[in-house]
This record gives sequence, structure tokens and C-alpha cells, in this order.
Amino acid sequence: MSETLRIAVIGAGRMGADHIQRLNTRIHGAEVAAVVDVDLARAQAAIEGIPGAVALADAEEALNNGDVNAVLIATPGFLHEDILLKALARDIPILCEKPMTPDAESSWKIVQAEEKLGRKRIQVGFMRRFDAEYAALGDIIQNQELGELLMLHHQHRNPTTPPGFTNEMLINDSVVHEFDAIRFFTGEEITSVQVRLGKATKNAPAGQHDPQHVLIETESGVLADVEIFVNAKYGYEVGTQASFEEGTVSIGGDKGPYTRTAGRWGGNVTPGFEERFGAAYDVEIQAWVDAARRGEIGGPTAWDGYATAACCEAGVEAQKNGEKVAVKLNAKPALYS
Ligand code: ISE
Repeated sequence: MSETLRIAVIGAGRMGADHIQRLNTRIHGAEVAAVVDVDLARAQAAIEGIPGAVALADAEEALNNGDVNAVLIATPGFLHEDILLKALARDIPILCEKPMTPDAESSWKIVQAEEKLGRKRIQVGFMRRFDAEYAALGDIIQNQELGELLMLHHQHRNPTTPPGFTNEMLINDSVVHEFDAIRFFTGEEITSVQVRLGKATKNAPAGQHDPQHVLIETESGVLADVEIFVNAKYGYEVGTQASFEEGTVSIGGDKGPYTRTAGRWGGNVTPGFEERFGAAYDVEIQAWVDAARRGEIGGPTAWDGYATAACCEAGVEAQKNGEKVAVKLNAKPALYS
């Protein structure tokens, strides 16, 4: 193992702040060296109690800081491209939250820049791959324990959306996780996406059609569907039911405690993604740190970031025209095969 990672966390919002706490309290082999946020007061609040960490307002300043040898990017997706290119130029380990970039063209630029560098430096933050139930279902599929996988049914429900969450973000920010999960489960690329807009909830903000039904096909013909419902009010729920030749497997059900009292029974609905995937984030970040200290990456690659961006682009087009839209991918560079 080489030196401790001294990480610059770029973006101290909801996800950035969560990762800063994680790095500072639960992750081994890494320390927060700098926190960057355009809102300097937010960066300063985020480094409170972290010895040796500095608060900055400019990502480039953090990347040029000699004390920084790794970067975790947790800004909104449209800000990732520039930071990724600068971090690649410094040739340091990078954990980039999803989406890698918001469109296929900019994601392809990142893939090309990394290919030119000649080694994988970017791990993309698709944390579901590190969830114990996702891993267990992945094993059942890979080992063909119930025969061939035929269909995947996904439910992705959020209680509410933050201000500025556009109709396209139902695909780019939320269904992007299912695009990656389907590629992870099947080991195949996605070939087409269709989006159907049915009856909408009155609880969605203006401009959002919610819920939406997304229909997906993979190379071998596995069919998948996603109910994306981002103003579901009651809480957070991410579930999958997989249909095989010899049975079905469901993951993502609510966990206990299950209580019976006063003539009622039940438990609590998970409030948000931090609680649902908290353990998966811990495993993901530790896997990245451990791999980075060996000069490797420990999870989804820039190619996964690019392929899911291409799915999102097809998904946003499909939202508009209701048609089945083909996913177009460039040839996979040897670095990722
Ligand atoms: C959010 O950005 C996430 O990544 C969550 O996992 C997802 O459930 C949510 O829909 C996104 O907005």
C-alpha cells in the first residue's frame, strides 16, 4: 500500500457533505485535505473538526495544491467535465459522482482523455453495485442459479424533488442508476429506450411529468422496465424483481423492525437514498480508496459513465417523441475491455 489519499472533495452539497463525513469517520487510508464549494461558507462549515483540511472556492486551486493527491467530485453533473479533464491532466485518482457528464459527447471526451493517459483513473459513483442485495442478485444472474434471466422490473420512487429538478432529470439524474444496474446485472449494453407518459400526479412541480414508465432492451433481448416516480410522497423506495426461467428474485424490500401494536402492524419507510444506500456508499468509497492506493480503480469505469450517458440521451429523446430510441455507442477502447 502506498501513501494515504489526501482528497479534495469538490462540492459540499447533499452528497459531498455525506462523503466528507464518511471519509472523516469511517474510511481507512484516506483523509479530507480540501473542500471546495462556490459557497465558501458551506466549504468552511464542511471542514469544521477536520484537522489539516482547507476550505476553497475554486476547484483548480485545490487540484494545484501539493497536499492533494486524489479528488472526489460531487458537484452537479454539468460541472464535471472541466474538473475531470484537469484531474486527469494531474494523473491522480478520481471518484466522480454520477452522472459522469450530462451527455454522451462530453462523456466520450472524458473516455478519450483517459485513453490518451493510458490508465484508468476515473471511478464513477454508481453506488448500487456495492449494495449487498444488488451484489447477491448479480451473482444469481451470473451463476444462472435460476436459469437464464428474462426480465427485470424496477421501481424507483423518491419522496420529492429538490428545486430545479427538471423533467429530463427524471432520466439523467434518477433512471441513470437503472441504466447502470441493468448493464451491471446483464453484463450487456442497452440497445434501446422508450418512455411512456401516462396519468400524472398532481404533486409534481410545474414542468415535470411524474411518474414515467421507461422500457429498456439489452443486446440479448432482456426486457427491463422502470417506474420512475420522483414525487411519491410516502418515502424512498428502490426495488427490483428479476424473472428467470426457473423463478423470480426480489430485492429492495423495506427492512425491520416490524412492529405490532395498538391494533396495527408495520414499520418505517426509508426516508431517502442516504439511508437506503448508506452502507453501499461506505463500501464503494473504501473500494475506491483501497484500489487508488494500489494505482487502480475499484468500480465502474469512465466507459460505464459514457455508456449510461448515451442511454440517458436516448431516454430524453424518447421522453419527447414516445418512440423506441436506439442507443448509439462508439467502439469500446481497449483500455476498458
Ligand atoms: C439522486 O441524485 C440519486 O442519485 C438517488 O440515488 C436517486 O434515487 C435520485 O432519484 C436522484 O435524484
